[in-house]
Amino acid sequence: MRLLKALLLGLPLLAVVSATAAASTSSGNFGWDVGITDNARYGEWFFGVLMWIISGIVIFVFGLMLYIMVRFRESKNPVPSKTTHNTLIEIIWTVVPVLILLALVAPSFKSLFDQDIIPETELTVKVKGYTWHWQYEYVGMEDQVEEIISTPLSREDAIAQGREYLLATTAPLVIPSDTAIEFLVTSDRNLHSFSMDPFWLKVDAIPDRINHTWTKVDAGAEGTYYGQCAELCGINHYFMPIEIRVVTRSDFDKFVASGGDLASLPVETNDLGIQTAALEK
Ligand SMILES: [Cu+2]
Repeated sequence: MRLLKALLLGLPLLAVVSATAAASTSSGNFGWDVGITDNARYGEWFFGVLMWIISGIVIFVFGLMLYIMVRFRESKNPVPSKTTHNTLIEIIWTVVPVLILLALVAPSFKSLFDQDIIPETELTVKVKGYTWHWQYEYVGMEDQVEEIISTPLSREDAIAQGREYLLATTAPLVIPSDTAIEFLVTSDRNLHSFSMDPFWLKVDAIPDRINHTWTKVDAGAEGTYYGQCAELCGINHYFMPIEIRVVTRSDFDKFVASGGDLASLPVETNDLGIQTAALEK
């Protein structure tokens, strides 16, 4: 029954540490950026929940070990107990983890299905990984807008333009906000991964195969967002960032009407990629 006592002692300790941790992270989401899609917000919420559970388990187990090491040290406990089984405790430490895992199944599958099941979309973009750059095409609009070849700016150009080297590209993919967009993702020669953290989106780009995913960026979240190829695809793997410019529907229509002219877009004021390049000057 000493172990039961230890369990009971561990729980208040867990509560105190959790409360302290909660107070130290203002948003409670462990510093993750606030997402700009429904899927991102759900994923971040679930990530936060998992972190609390994981932290709780770690603290509880270490607390228990510490208690046992002190309480049953040789000098205090010269004649060790010969107990080898305790049915009640064995049932508890089998059933409780099973219950925790069962509770995590539903949100985890919801997050997967939300990304995998593509709703009715209004725009389809073909994304193709090359060694080493990305190419984008608006499906069904090939006559109006040419394919976008998106290569990173050279170091000199990035610094000259006050933009972030290895994030900023020669031409971003332009997409409208508040619009469900399907991405058809493939690759030219080798494995890449189309990965956009702010959208909670990541899908492998595989030669001769087409993977699907989708996104819908919040209205009001217009701006320039960055991702990077998330597959170790070769020597210039670092040289294929993903730059996506999110604009309003009407700006997107103007962009299409102009034949894909970036100059038709309003001046970008929400570009995180302007910061460190400016500092490097
Ligand atoms: Cu790649």
